[in-house]
Amino acid sequence: MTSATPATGPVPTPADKFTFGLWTVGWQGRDPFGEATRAPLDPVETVNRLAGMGAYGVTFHDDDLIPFGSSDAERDHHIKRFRAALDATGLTVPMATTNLFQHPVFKDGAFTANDRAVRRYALRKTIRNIDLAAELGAKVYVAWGGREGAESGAAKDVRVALDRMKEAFDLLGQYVTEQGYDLRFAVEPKPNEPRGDILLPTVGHALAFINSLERPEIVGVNPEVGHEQMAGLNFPHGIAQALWHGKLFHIDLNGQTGIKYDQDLRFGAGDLRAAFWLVDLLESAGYEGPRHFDFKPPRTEDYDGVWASAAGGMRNYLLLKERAAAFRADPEVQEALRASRLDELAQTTLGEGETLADLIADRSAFEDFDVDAQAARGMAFERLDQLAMEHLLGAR
Ligand code: 3MF
Ligand code: MG
Ligand code: MG
Repeated sequence: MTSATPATGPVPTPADKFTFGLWTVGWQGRDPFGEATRAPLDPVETVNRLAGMGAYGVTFHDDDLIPFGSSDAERDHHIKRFRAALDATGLTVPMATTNLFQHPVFKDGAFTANDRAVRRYALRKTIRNIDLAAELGAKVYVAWGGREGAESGAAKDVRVALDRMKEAFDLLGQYVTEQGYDLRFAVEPKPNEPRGDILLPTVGHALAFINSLERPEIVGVNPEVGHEQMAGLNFPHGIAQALWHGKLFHIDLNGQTGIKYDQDLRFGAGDLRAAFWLVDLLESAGYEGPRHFDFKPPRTEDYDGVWASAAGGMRNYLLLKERAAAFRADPEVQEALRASRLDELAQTTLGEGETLADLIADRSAFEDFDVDAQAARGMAFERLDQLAMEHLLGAR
């Protein structure tokens, strides 16, 4: 390893539930303007490396593990080697997903392609990998519809496309139910890239869509840090709402700096303040799912750089977890939270036993309410936020 290897501080263990997609450390650095800068990475080596670094699990698209177009015999061979590596290392497979975006056949989408034969093929490709996911013990099946969308207005009838999207999720829900698989789906929103506009672009869109499904209880979301930030949204707020709905089935951690292409930086690089609040939220809310990294080690890096990048994401999560815990434990912060009336937000707006009629009859709530005195009262948020900054910066 390189000098980036930390000498002190938190060291990842499987109990931290850090997981990595095969496609992340395995990204060869191909981008729209340049060829690959790294040689292919054997999934077995990935498993061994990740296990050695204290990761908990590994995830994959069907085509990451079994190259597209493999024969049945080749497929069996790839699965066998992978399984042997998992067994030898104890690494788990908590999630799997389908590549419904790379092959040209998916150029107009998969579950919502205008061509019906493509939709039928996409469902069969997904079902085939669901069987493998269940066999490997995965509990979550992610669906990122990167090609479900359009570049121009008339090209996609969005309402009809959503009918087809619902049809697909209803059929997949039926399949896992009939098979008796202990597997739930997680929709991964993204606003654009590779399509000009992608369907289900944000966490909010996905949550609303899920309510229209036949089995909403087995479908949640897999939000990705950078995807929400590409839309200028506050990621911790989106995660808080997903948690509030009981729908945070999985999460993709990475880094992004502002509204631009999907950077997929390592977790903590990018918007560090958002990363701090995210870790604070996940840890204080008791999120128990995997902390899954979906990042792309920059194409400037050789494999030393790739593993340093992977280690850095885990390290940043653990450091932020320490900082967030220190922030919450600081008596001055607790006092500042009270000064900002966070405890009051937790009180119901009507009192115990109070009715709507009581509120309407309460002159102190309206007729006699001193709006000017109330309006003049500061919220003390700046002091509170500065305390957070100082914990984040290691100054407290
Ligand atoms: C693209 C992504 C995807 C999804 C993956 C499902 C290739 O921006 O984030 O990664 O995460 O398809 O997990
Ligand atoms: Mg991404
Ligand atoms: Mg992702």
